[in-house]
Amino acid sequence: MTTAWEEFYAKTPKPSNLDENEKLLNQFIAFHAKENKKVVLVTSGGTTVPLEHNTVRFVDNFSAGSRGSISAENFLQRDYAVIFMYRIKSLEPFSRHFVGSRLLDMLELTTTNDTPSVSVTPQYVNKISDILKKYKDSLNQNMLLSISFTTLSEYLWLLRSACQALTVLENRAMLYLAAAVSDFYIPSNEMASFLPLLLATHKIPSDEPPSVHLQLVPKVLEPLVKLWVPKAFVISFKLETDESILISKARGALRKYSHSLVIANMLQNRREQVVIVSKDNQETLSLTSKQLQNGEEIEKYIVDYVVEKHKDWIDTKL
Ligand code: 9Z3
Repeated sequence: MTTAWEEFYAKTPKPSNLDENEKLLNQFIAFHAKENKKVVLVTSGGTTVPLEHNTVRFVDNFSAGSRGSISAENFLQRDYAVIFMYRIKSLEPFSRHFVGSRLLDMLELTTTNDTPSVSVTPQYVNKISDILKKYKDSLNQNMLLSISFTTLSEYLWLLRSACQALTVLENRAMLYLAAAVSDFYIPSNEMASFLPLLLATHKIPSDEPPSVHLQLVPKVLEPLVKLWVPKAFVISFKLETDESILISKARGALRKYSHSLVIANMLQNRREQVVIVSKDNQETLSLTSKQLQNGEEIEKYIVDYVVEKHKDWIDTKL
């Protein structure tokens, strides 16, 4: 019998740039396998579910990409090579520091003998040079590979390819699945080319609102842990808005998929508190209001914690 996830991949066309991304993934991972480095796959941002093939309308999952992009910077700091798999236009490591800043206000233009030159406004030099150095170092040392997705199906195809590429690293691979992934989708063969066509084919009068039939997204964490990267250290995230069910949901996921950790967070206070749940423990990490005011980011503490757990876990496998 075929499983729901097998059916999903059988019925959903693969993205046109998947082969190209697989090549990048294999090259990056082969490079770090030779260097004996640890590699983390960080997923970040929300997936979209298109309502029609020639997409004008879609359903989106909320995520700014802060958790993923800040964590990616912290993993680099801890000497992990990072595959940053992110939703296009969500926050990215390093450039995130300038989102909301006016780029043109940070630059100065001077013209000498009709030759223009552009420089950084003095008040921004320290901030930009500091971040620019870290960014350039990570690229020059081949420590950061960024690959992007938009739709749920792009995400699921890319995730499977990334996992398959990571298997060579065995337990030196970590998965940090922070992306906000849709629970529902419309199968490709049920999507119309354009919604008005859907109305016509279903003989719905055009002044009536269309009803869209959504299906459950297969839970790929199951094959991911059991088949795709069985030796990797896998961390998933659980997002809730009701605190009373947060930990039981996280524990439920851990029981069901038997992976390493679940990081449970509430939408409302995700920037200041998370609970890291493992099979026989749970640890709350939180920032005080003073730390928040000082611009501290909880991801530093999350990454420090999971890096130590990954190290202990590798030691138990020796
Ligand atoms: C998270 O819970 C992330 O921490 C956030 C980060 C999406 C809240 P931001 O990008 O937010 O900093 O704005 N991600 C996982 C959410 C998710 O889709 N979990 C699913 C679930 O809870 C699948 S494991 O069932």
